[in-house]
Amino acid sequence: MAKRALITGITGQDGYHLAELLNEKGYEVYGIIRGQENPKRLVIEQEQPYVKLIEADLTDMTSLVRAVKTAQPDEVYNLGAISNVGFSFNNPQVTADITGKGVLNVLEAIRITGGEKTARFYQASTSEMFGGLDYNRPGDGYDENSLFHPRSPYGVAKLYGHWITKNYRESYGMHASCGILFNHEGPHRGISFVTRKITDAVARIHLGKQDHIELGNLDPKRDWGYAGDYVEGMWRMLQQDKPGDYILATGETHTIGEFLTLAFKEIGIDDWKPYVKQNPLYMRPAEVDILLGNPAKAEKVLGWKRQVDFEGLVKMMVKNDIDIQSKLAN
Ligand code: NAP
Ligand code: F7E
Repeated sequence: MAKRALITGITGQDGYHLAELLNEKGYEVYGIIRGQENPKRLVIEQEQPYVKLIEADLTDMTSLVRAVKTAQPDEVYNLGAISNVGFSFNNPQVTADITGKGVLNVLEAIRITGGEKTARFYQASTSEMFGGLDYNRPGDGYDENSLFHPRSPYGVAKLYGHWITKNYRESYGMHASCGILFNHEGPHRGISFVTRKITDAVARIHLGKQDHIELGNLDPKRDWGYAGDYVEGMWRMLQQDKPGDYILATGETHTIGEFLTLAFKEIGIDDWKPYVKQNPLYMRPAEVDILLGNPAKAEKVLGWKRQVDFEGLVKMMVKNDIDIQSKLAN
């Protein structure tokens, strides 16, 4: 019989890639969609018709109980969240409710319906829990034992989600795992995140639709990988006999300036500086200056390794946005 998976955050970047992967592996895929007029419903119905959509919300326990009862999942992937760090500073309470307490709601919905011994659980933890400060930053990158010091309402909410997942593992014997994922991007990345914002603007500049891009702090460094690689790691975590926590990262870190250089190079521009303006609107009250992950445990235990490198990622994203913008009217 086909395995059944329930994904929260099906309309997000990772939800897209994970649904595709699980469908290829023969799973019956259920996805939670929120809101009464979610425009992404149509996109999923057209592009991923194999997904069975269930209307529910991470802040509504009754809807989650109904979702678990309907899907009767062997595996639950909790990807749903307010995931934009900048947005979380302006909306800290809804971030706590969805990104933090939403995790508890899903875990409880599984328990209430008797699924704690049958359903395996994945929590989307994040490198934002580390914070990138001098005192807790190992030279060879953060690993599963590094100290946490979140620097945003998002990071704090995710830390709650991380620990409540570990608590349910220890208290109720749940097969509950946390993937501590560093930044991962791709053509399905939301347009408000810096990589996609850049590749979208580069495509528009190339086609004469825009003449510059406004960004915030250009100094931070990130460990950027490809989302398609990372959902494979999530799945592998739930195939282990025992639950655990794993870092997924590339082991490389790059500045936003390096990303800009490669992206503009794709359209034949060597010096991006005349095309970039800084706007304080996009600065954050507290910044994570540098993130670098050490994926040694995932490579050894899960046999996971990223396939797409930094240059390949930037090329893929610029090409995708040029294709999209070329088909659109001005
Ligand atoms: P994303 O594109 O922002 O997707 C977030 C998803 O959460 C969307 O489907 C959104 O639905 C859903 N959602 C938001 N509020 C909800 C609610 N109240 N009830 C139900 N669903 C709700 O994020 P992503 O990049 O795919 O990331 C997936 C997960 O991994 C997130 O938890 C994120 O925090 C975490 N993570 C991401 C990265 C990364 O670099 N991408 C790294 C580490 C961890 P709508 O479409 O309706 O808004
Ligand atoms: O910012 C700087 C910004 O929003 C990256 C989420 O998926 O990864 C993501 O969080 C850096 C920051 O991603 C702009 O200040 C400059 O230093 O693309 P981002 P993020 O904050 O790293 C982690 C791992 C997650 O878990 C999150 O869910 O870029 N930056 N100028 C800008 N950032 C944005 N968004 N927009 C700008 O204009």
